[in-house]
Amino acid sequence: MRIVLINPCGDVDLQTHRYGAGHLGLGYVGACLRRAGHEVIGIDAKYEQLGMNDVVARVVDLRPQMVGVTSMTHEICHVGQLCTELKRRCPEVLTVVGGPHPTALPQRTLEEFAGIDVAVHGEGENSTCELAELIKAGRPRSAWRGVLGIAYRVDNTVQFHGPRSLIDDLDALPRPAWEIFPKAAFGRNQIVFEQCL
Ligand code: B12
Repeated sequence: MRIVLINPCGDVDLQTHRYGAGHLGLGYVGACLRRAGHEVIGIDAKYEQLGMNDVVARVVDLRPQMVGVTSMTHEICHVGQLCTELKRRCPEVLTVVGGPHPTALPQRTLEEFAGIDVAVHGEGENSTCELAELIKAGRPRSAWRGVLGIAYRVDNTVQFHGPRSLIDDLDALPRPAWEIFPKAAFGRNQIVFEQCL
């Protein structure tokens, strides 16, 4: 299954920041999805200074089945809008949002942003892989009940079956998939990371 992971860039970031640090959380989620056999493509809108229309155009070209966007609280309105626009252009795409904001407010994220299909609470590696497997297998939403750590809608009501426990064995995780993003965005981070191992 093709999945696009996005580090978003709102107007404020466009005006004031140009990060070259990479996004570790997306790197780990991407690595686990790849290990599970999915095709993962990253868009680092902060690094590439991409506005919403640029990101939407790339996603439309890529035609993924799932899009995963990371979001801190100050980014959530931009991310909500981005997801709405993505669903307008590609109605079949599943929009999944993880990171600090949906971790703090999983249900409310869905109540406030109609374009977001799934909010991931906490560590996203296992929740996202389990969800992707169910979608790939064409399972109905009723089967999502077994996935801890995700909030989603069924008949306009938000479902959340509780958080999952923290990953015990961090050494079992693959190394972050820096390669899903443009090399320049992660080059320095990758070198530092490899030196620490
Ligand atoms: C490193 C860091 C930075 C770095 C890099 C940020 C980055 N790219 O992640 C820099 C220095 C750039 C930074 C900047 C800022 N940061 Co900062 N940062 C952190 C810090 C210390 C660690 C983040 C990290 O790498 N964690 C490890 C990785 C593996 O975890 P993760 O990113 O959370 O990802 C996991 C889950 O969240 C989830 N997940 C994350 N994204 C996604 C996406 C999908 C689709 C899915 C399914 C799951 C998922 O799965 C991942 C793997 O388990 C956290 C504190 C913390 N302990 O988390 C604060 C934190 C994220 N930062 C915070 C803030 C406020 C900021 C700034 C706004 C500060 C400021 N005033 O300028 C800026 C914003 C910059 C910007 N425009 O984006 C807050 C966010 C709070 C909130 N509710 O939004 C935090 C939580 C600190 C705090 N407690 O206040 N930050």
